Amino acid sequence: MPRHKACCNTHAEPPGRRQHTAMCQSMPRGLRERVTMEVVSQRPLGVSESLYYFYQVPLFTSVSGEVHWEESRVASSGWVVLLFSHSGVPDSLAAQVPKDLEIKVKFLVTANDLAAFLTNRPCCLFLFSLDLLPSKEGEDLTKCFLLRVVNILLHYIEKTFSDKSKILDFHHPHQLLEGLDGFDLELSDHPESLEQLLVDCTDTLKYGVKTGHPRYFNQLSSGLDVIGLAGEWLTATANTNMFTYEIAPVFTVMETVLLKKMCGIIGWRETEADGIFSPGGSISNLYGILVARYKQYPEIKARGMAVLPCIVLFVSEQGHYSIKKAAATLGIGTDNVIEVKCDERGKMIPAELEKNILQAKRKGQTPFCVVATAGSTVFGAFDPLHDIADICETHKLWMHVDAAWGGGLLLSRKHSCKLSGIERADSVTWNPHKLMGVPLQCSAVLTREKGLLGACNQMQAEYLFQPDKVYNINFDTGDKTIQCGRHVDVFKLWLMWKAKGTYGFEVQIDRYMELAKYFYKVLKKKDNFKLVFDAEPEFTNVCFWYFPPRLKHIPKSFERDQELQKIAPKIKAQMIVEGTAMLSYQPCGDKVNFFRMVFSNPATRQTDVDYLIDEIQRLGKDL
Ligand code: ABU
Repeated sequence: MPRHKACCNTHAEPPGRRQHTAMCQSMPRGLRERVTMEVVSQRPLGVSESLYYFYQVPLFTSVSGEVHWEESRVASSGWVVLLFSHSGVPDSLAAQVPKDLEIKVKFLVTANDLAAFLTNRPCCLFLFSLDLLPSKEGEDLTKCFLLRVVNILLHYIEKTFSDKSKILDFHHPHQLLEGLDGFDLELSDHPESLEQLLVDCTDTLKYGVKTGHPRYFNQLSSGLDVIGLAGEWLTATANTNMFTYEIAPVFTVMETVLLKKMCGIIGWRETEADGIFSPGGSISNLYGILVARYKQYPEIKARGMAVLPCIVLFVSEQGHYSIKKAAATLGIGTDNVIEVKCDERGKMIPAELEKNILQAKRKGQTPFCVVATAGSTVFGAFDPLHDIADICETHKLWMHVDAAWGGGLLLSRKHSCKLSGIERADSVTWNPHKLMGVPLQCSAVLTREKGLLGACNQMQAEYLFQPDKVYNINFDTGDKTIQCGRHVDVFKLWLMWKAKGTYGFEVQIDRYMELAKYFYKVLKKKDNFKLVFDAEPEFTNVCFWYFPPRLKHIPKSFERDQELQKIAPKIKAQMIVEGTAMLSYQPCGDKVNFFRMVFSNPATRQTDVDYLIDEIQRLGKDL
């Protein structure tokens, strides 16, 4: 604990009712009503100066878990300090305060005395955000506060990586809304103390989900990369906006470096290609469709959909639902998204695509775009990109590849062939926050033709994008987007790339592929598990059913499936309640609820995979 130097507010005033109220409000809930605060002062004091400190006697030495409440005297000054609280342990501790104990705080210090008192002691600060920088002399307190925040985060990070920790401490939404153990989500008119904010930070993490836990398999984005995390912290500290070079000189140039790198990996001529980082794969897909339409119909920008024929686009039935969202958002309409049939592995059937295009034309519709999927959400399927590119060329259609999930596989020399043909796409969505493990969020849309994004979206707002700036305004990339303000998503990716090198990503991704193969092989040998596709996984998705003993020998029928449908949700519900693991499930077409295992978490080991299988059996055997 650094030596704390209390700061004086310029708006000093004698401690009075308002101050007293604020102090009480800053106390752990549940104690407020029982505390009498006596303010002793010979002179007017500022909020920061008249600090009430609650210093905890060795709470954790209490073997029984009881807290020993006592009074203590700060020898040098003779002040009486009542020792009764501990940062981060609010109402639960309050409940342990003996009922008959009269709680009196009679403690007032000046800045110097306080600093002496606090030296080398952990303390609970009854201070407020106004006491932090930019408050005058707020440096030390700011440092102290942020260090404590970092400590909270470090504690959480350590727990995240431990397979002894629970993944989550599940509560229902109404419980969170009602408030838990002093964790109150309601917002008040009065400021809360820094101490309370620290408790709130702890509780926010406590009731959240540890997505970096080795047994968290729930989403395509999982894991917690420490370098990426550092990148995110730095980004938040810089707190700037990506629209102009002027205010984000390093980040805008970094973005061009990354986009060039990614375009090069796709196989495009780096100098020609273009792109932008966007808020997630759905928006990147929307960009793909937006530029596809603009390329074909530039008049859309000024004149709108009224001047266009009935345009239609194609995506596989396993494609992401964001394509329909984009069609709805862009005024194309979800009815004009034609779903193309897939084979049993979930890959688009090229002959079906061709058939659908011809059918649409016969009906008087105007095809303009095909969205291929490289790594479908549920099955991890890769559409045959060369075949689709051939069809797009024949019919002069824009080819967008949704590689939000599968894009990372391009970094694996062993597995990148699964995306062969992506280089023929006109635009690509690629989310580094999925397979590459970059902290959320980090998604790019890339276009083979330079300048299209700008032409399609720019509005040349004069207050931002002045043409007569001192630097090369090509780096004012913000006008390429449909947004104005844009979060800096590039730094954490850039920093991770620096830390790992391209080969580091490759090793990580290849390991996920090995884990998927291992998982598949283990499941294949177990007679109470059944794979949705009985073939080696093409990606890290492995889809399967668990059959409890009572259903194991019943032949497939409507009634059996009705029962099987309930198994995965029940197992998952129990997993969540116990906090032991998390993975997702879904029905798909005629397939009733099945689990989707997916590997994208660097913390996961083979032992975690074995654990998951045992856990599913433990929770499911009596269902
Ligand atoms: N397509 C968004 C991610 C879905 C998933 O994590 O399962």
